[in-house]
Amino acid sequence: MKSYGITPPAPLAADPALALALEELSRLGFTVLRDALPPATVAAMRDALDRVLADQAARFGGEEALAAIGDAGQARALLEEDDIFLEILRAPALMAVVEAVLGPAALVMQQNGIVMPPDAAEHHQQNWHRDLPYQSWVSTKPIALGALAVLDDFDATSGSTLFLPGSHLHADFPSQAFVDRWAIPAHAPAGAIVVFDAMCFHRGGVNRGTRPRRAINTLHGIPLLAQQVAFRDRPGLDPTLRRRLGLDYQPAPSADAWRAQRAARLGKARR
Ligand SMILES: O=C(O)CCC(=O)C(=O)O
Repeated sequence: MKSYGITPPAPLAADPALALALEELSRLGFTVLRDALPPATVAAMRDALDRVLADQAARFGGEEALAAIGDAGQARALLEEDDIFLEILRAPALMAVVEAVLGPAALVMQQNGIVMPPDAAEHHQQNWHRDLPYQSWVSTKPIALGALAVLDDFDATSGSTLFLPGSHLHADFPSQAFVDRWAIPAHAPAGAIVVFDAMCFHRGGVNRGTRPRRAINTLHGIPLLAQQVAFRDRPGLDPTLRRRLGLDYQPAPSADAWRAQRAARLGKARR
C-alpha cells in the first residue's frame, strides 16, 4: 500500500482475520464472521428456535399476549431451553473476538431468538436501538458485544440488520440525514455471526421475502453488567462456559460469604 506521512499501525492480532474483525468492530462498530457455525448446527438451531418460540408463547398465553408487551417474534434465554444454543458460545471465531474485546471474564447477558416476519410485517426490533438501551453516553472501551448468529441468509430481500457505522463512538443518535445516507445492511449467509459493539445503533431490516428470517442474538458483557436471566448450571460444562454463563459470579449472600469464597479461590481458606 503506497502512502506518505503515515506510521503503519501494529496489527490488533497475529491472525489476520481476527485482526480485521477487531479493527472493523473498533472503527465501524460491527463485523461479520463468516462460516462461524457448521450447517448442521444451524439447521438444528432453526428447528429448536421454532419449537422454543412456540413453547414460550404458549406458556405466556399466546402470541397476542406477547405482542401486548412488545415481545412477539422473540424467544428469550434460549440456552436455558436447549443445549444446542451453547454452540454459539463455543464457536471459536466468536470466542476469540469476545475474549480479545471484553476479556476472559466476559458473561452472557442475554440470548434472544429473533424471528423477523415475512411480507414486510412489523417487529419490535425494527426500531433503531442500542443493545444497552436508554444509554446516551459512550465508554473509552467496549463493554458489551452483540453476536447475531444468522440462521437464514441476511440479504437485500430478507432485510438484514442495519447498522449506523461509528455510532458506538458518539453518545447521541445521529441526524435523520446521517441515518438516510449511512444505514448499512450487514448482509451475511446462514452460518455467519454478525458481531457488533452493543452501543452501535442498529435495527432489524424489514423482511420483504416470503419466509421468516431467523437469528439469535447472544449479548456478551463485562461482569459489571446485570444478566437478564440467572442461567442454570448443568453437568459437563467446561470452566470457560461456566464463567461465560456467570455461574462463578453469583452475588454472595453476605460479606463473610464473599470473603470465604475469595479465600477459597486464592487457596487461603481459613481452618
Ligand atoms: O434480527 C435483526 O435483524 C435485528 C435484531 C436486533 O436488533 C437485536 O437483537 O437487537
